[in-house]
Amino acid sequence: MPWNLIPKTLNADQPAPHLADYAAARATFSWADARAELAGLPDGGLNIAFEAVDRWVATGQGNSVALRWLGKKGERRDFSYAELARLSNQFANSLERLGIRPGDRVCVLAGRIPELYITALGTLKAGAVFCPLFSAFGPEPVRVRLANSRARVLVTTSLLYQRKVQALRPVLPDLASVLLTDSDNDEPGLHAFHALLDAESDHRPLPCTQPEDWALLHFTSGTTGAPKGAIHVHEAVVAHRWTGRMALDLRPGDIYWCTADPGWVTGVSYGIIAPLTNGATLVVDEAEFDVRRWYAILEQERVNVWYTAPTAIRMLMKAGPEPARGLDLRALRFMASVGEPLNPEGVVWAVETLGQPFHDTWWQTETGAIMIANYRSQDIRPGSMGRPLPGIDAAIVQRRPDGSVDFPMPGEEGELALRVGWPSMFRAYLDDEPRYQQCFAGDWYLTGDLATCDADGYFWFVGRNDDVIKTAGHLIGPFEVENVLLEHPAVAEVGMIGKPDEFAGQIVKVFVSLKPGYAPGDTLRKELIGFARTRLGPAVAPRELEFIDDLPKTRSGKIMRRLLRARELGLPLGDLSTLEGES
Ligand code: 6R9
Repeated sequence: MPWNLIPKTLNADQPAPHLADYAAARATFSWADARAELAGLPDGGLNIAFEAVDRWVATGQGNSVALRWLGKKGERRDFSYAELARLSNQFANSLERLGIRPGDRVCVLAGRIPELYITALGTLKAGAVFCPLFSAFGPEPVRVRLANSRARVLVTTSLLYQRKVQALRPVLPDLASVLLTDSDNDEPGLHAFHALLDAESDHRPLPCTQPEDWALLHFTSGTTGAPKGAIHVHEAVVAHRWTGRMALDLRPGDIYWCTADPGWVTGVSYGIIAPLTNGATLVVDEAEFDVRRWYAILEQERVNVWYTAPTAIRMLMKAGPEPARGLDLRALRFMASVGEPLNPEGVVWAVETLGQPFHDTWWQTETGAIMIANYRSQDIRPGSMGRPLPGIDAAIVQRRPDGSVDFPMPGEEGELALRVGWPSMFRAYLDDEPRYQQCFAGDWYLTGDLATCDADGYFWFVGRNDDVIKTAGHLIGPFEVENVLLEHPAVAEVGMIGKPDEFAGQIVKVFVSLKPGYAPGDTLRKELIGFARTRLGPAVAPRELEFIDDLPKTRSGKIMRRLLRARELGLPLGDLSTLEGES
């Protein structure tokens, strides 16, 4: 099969794609029209959770399945839209009883359990801000995010509480209430989630949020400083729903599976909001990746639309064709991928093994929703992220020293930029307006990704223009990792890089120089990796650690991770005289 083009696979027995004619859709689209398709609230109000669940109850579809939960131990539980509406009402009422006011932050630290989804929806109904924390984070990333969000409420499990939060309570004065999903005991500051909800009415007046009220807080990493808290508002739901329709081809009644964890943006925008606002049934698998389990879910649940990530695709490829043999995937209409570059091999492999290609999509925490995609109605250029959605203007730009931007010739590399004005654009970095402003040049939001655009308008990912890395689809910043290692008495300096990895895309690798009196060796290496793992958690901690006498630095003392990367890859180190002069 030629790798330069994968023809679209449209079966006659499947419904026609929502986005049939790309050029026409771009020409006629307006965000106002997309907005008009939502139910909305009196007096111009808008609420993500109302659009996700209550509107379906109001139009008589309350009995259809909103959430199908598959537990680790083989449990299976369906929640109808009406049930989710009632449970999220009870949660919102509980928040009010706990004194939570609109704008207060409610965090969740949990695996993919039903309570997480109830928390997300109930928080939004109460007008509070939902902030998910990845359950595989260690105590340090949890502390930083709870502290910086000034969370008032945390929903978690007893085990995660004991391991990661309990000891932090004295340094988290804002955290008034912790709700445990699996406990019956109430003590000051610690509540039993279910008992609390059971004591509340499952009715509520309509939410009173306005479109620009804060709704979601997602922490994301940059090269320097603490993680940035990207704020999204209720208006974002316009983009969640629209992109779910156009890029993922979602429709009411679909069985839809998004494999992303809600600890990250994909697991919220497309693991909760997009499917529910499109009236689909959301499949949630509590278990971790497992080849046979995943194929069984696709087949047995008769998944129609599947949204996953390149790391998982590479793991499926590694398992070979045998586990996929004989699978009945006739229900599967559309497969898409996000989060890391999707290798052309993965697209071709999927056609050969699963009978249809993966469609790459590109977006970020800051964009809130898919911006660039390969569409069901279009042939695929494997390796390309696709073309901008109707309503999205993307361009390749080069920053000028004065802060403005240039538009290079077609095909030339530059930074991927998006014209401001789409509904799910982040509205702030929490408490960091200067950093927010740095992301913009005039009308353009600068993404920090390097890319090219070909003559037909397809975008091709090149890399990032900072030192943040993606490992198994998770965005990791060097600051958090290096900072923790610097707390160890033996460590003088640390530099983190992403080391290419066949499956995870990249793994976290650190270079460490030691303080006088410490000698490199295997025991110390293991100790340092263990030290980092205990504090950061397995998802963030370095997998490899190399001792080095001196870390390359600029004259102003900044560690040059670029040189560490070049050294790791055996690449030429470039013109050191200019690099040394960087500040
Ligand atoms: C949704 C999400 C964003 C960064 C982004 C880019 C990388 C995302 C990609 C991709 C190549 C794709 N990225 N999609 N790289 N091809 N299709 O992943 O958000 O965690 O904020 O990460 O991920 O570097 O800037 P987030």
